[in-house]
Amino acid sequence: MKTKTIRRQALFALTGASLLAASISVQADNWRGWNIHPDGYPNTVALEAFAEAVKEQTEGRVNPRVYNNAVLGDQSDAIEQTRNGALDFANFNMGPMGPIVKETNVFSLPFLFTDVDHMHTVMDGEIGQRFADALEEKGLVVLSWFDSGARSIYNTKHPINTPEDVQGLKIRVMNNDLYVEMMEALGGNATPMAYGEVYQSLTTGVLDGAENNYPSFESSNHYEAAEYYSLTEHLIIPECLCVAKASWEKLSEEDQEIVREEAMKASAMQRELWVESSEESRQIILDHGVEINEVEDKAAFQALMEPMYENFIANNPGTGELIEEIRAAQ
Ligand code: BDP
Repeated sequence: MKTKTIRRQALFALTGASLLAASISVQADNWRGWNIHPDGYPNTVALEAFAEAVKEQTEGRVNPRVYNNAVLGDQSDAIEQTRNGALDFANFNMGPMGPIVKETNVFSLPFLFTDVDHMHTVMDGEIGQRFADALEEKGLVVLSWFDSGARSIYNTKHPINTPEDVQGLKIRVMNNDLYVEMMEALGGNATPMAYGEVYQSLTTGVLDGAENNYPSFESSNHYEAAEYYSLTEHLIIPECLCVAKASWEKLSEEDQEIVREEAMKASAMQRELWVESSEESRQIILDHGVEINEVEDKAAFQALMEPMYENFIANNPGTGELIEEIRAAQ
């Protein structure tokens, strides 16, 4: 008899505890975060640290979880899903953002920034804020800006030293028409394709090459298929850590402040890790036998981009001044 009562009390206590847990989890914002990169990639490490810190600092009111390797969809889909609040936060590249937030297309103009430091100066200042405002109008609240180095062309055929070497190569580009224009200006055949499909296309010869920074060339294993990496450094594209506007507006001011602060810390961490990771990836690629070459005459590549700039400025009023402002912000 006695045992039974104790058991019943225990059962009651358990039910009470799980009811309490259920009501807490109803109140908590369980945030789903999209990430294209694998475990250990600088962006992944920074996003995971962000998620952890936000949960801790908000005492569980916001509970973010990062889903790696684009398991929640490819980047263009994920941008839409975050805009409409189906996903809560993400790290996006401004390349595939262009077709959705037109203002960000300017970052897909080759050789816009002279180097990564120039990109950071622009993004961390007043000009960067203007882009954050444009993204917010489309449903994405930018919390901080990440690094993504400089993108260079790699391929399975031969080193690229001059634009003539690009002639006829089938090169994968990210989903944005500007990259098709860019590749065609160089004489290559551009193939827009989701990131996750590139590895197989390289190994089966559907593609001759693609273009990316050191950490992505390495972590995607593309270097196993493409043995020539030529440092064209034609694109330096900022990335954001952003939150769905719908998720953001549900937060109290206090929690917004916490989330923003943690995102700034994540950005500092990502940028630091980026430098180390680029060097590590370079070493892995070299050890594997990939031939890396500097491109001496980048001016030859740049000259071929002039019509692209002219078209862009003609089709997007006001961007001529913006480009000048960006170039002057050194
Ligand atoms: C990586 C970017 C990622 C892009 C990917 C790509 O970080 O956002 O989706 O390149 O080439 O460097 O698709």
